This record gives sequence, C-alpha cells and structure tokens, in this order.
Amino acid sequence: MRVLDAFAIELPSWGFANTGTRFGKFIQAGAATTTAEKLADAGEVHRVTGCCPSVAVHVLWDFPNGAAAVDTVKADAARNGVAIGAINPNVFQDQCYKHGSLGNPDPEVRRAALSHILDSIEIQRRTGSRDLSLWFADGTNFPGSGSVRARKNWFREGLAAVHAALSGDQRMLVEYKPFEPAFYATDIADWGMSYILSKSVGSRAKVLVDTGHHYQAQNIEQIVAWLLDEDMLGGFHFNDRRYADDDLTLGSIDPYQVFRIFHEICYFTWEKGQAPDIAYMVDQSHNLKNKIEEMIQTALTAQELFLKAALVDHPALAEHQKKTNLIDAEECLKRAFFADVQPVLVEWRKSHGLPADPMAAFRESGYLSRVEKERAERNRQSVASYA
Ligand code: AFD
Ligand code: MN
Ligand code: MN
Repeated sequence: MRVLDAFAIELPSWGFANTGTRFGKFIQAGAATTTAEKLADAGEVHRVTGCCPSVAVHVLWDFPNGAAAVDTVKADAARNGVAIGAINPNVFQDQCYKHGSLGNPDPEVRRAALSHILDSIEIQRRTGSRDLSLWFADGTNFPGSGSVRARKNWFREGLAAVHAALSGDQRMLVEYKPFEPAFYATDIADWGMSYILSKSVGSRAKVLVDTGHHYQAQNIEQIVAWLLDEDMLGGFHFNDRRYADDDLTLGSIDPYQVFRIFHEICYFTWEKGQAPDIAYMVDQSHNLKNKIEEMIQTALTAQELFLKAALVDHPALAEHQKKTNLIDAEECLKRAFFADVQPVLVEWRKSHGLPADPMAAFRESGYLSRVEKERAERNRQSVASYA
C-alpha cells in the first residue's frame, strides 16, 4: 500500500481542452475552455482517484498573458485541490519557429526562444514548480537542409543558458522524440542526444522519457534502466501507441510494456533501498474518449500496473538471474503482471476515503452534464472559429 502512497501522477492541462488531429478537430461540449476549467477538471480526476495532486501547464496555452496570471492560476489550482506542476514552454507554434527554436540558424530566433524559456522559468519560480519540461519540435525535413552539428551546438548553447537560470530545487527535463513534426532529422531525436545535452549543461538537467516517443522495436525499459543507473531519468510523459506518437491511453495497447518499465523502477528501488526521484506525468489529449474519463482511466491504469510491478519477488529474481534460471526469472515478472491487484486498490481507496470505483463515482457526480451545459456554447463557437 505504501507504494501507492508514493506514486503520484501529474495530469496535463492540455488534456482537458479540445484539441484535434491535423485532419480535423472534433469538439466535446464539456471540454475545458479556460485554464480555470482545465484545473477544475483535473481537480475532479484527483477528487475521485486520489493520485493526481498536480497539473502540468503549458505556458502559451495556460498563461496567455505570461507571468501576470500566475497568482490566479495558482489560486484556481488550490481551489480545486491540486498544485501546479511542470512548466512547459512552447517554442513550436509561433511563426518565427518555422525553421526551429534553439536550433534555428537565425541567432535572433534562437534568442527569442531562449527569452520565452527564461520567461517560463520566471513562471516556474512563481508557481513553485520543480520541473521545466522542455520539448522541441526542432529538426529538418530534407537532407542538406541544416548542419546537424551546428544545430547540436546551438542546442548545447541554449540549454546551457537555460540551466544557468535555474535555482533552488529547479530541474530541466529534456524530452526526446524520434520524428514529428520534423521528418528527416529531429534535433533531439533519442535518449542519447538528450543524455549528452543534459550532461553537458549541468546536474539540474535530466532526460524526459515520453513513452510514445520510440520506434516500434525499441526496448523502452532498457533505456529506463540505463538512465536510472546513470541518475539521469527525470521523469515520464505517459501515453501508449500502436504506430508512432499516437498519444493513446496508457496501457491501452501494451500494458505489459508499461509493467516492464515500472518493474525496472521497482527493481532499482529494491536494490538501492530508495525510490528514484521521478516525475510521473501524463501526456495525452484525446479527441474520441471523454477527456475527464480518459484521464481517470489513465491514472487507474498507471496505479494498477505500478502496484503489479511492485509485487515482483526481487530476491528470487536476483537469484534466478545469477543462476540463469530463465523460466523462473521470467515467471517472477509474469506472476506479478497477472496478479489481481484490484482488491488492494479498493482497500487503498477506502483507507483514503476515496470511492471504491472512481469512474462510477465520477459518472454519478453529475459533474460532466453540468460542465457540458456551461461550456457547450463556447465549445460550439470554437469549432465555428476552427472551421
Ligand atoms: C506533443 C509532443 C511532446 C510534448 C507534448 C506537450 O509530441 O510529447 O511533450 O506535445 O507539449 O505530444
Ligand atoms: Mn511528451
Ligand atoms: Mn508527444
């Protein structure tokens, strides 16, 4: 049960607002239309699950007027029983970033990107957030478009300036992604590039593993184990994928892979006698499922798989690995993965005054029909503006 007390999952503010694919945007009448509404929805997820105490925010989307809104956003979060978590700068939407941000060949654009990130650090300071979550869409689409090495060094320069601006317990998490929106060479494309850049700028920089940001064949849990062993794993962006960065619900495609990732963390914790300091964050923004229900589903799945991973008999596994008892070693994992942990989860919820069935509790609360009535017109207008 202790393992559940220490397993907090951070929700993404952007997961509660209407988003779309590049082919269309299908509006949900009850989707959040303001930062306050996103925080209310996140608060509802935390109210029924008890495991989502913080919300990651996106600077341009949640602080359209910059740091001036910080006190209001903090108050809105507190009123809904959640705290502001990771701060996500946005250096991928403005027109000036067409050819990149910190990796742009134009020093003026690199300066603009750095300035936005430094403004985000001011917000990070004001919200009291530990993590600055950095994802860059930077890259090129064709061979010859840019110098790979020049862009690498521009990133090193920019990220060093970001690192120098951090203070207190602040960290910067450098996320990698193999492709999209760049389709020839993404500047921070894999864990090695993120590792090298993070290592080169200083100890506050760590690698952020987005579970959807890997090629099909990649062994994500092996990457996680290496980063753990190097004390370079800053945290996760949780989602699942069938083909690419599909941002599907965590565990909806391959729950055993999520379990194996969590197993590496639990095995490390057993061996070292202390849990690593990792930010467990969701990065999903669904168009088809109801947004709040999908976040509840994600949080419950993460809790369930983490609890299963904690059940692995580590002493027995270590013994079997020493003796290459392959079947017995594998069975240590499979026995835990197939264990039914629902009774323990229900017990944990009851001991924390939470509903035994969070999804049913949310559906019975009437919250969704209330916010659909309140927000329908604004969301309808947004699709009119989008069309
Ligand atoms: C997109 C990117 C990346 C980033 C997220 C939030 O692929 O995962 O972390 O948006 O900005 O999913
Ligand atoms: Mn991500
Ligand atoms: Mn992504």
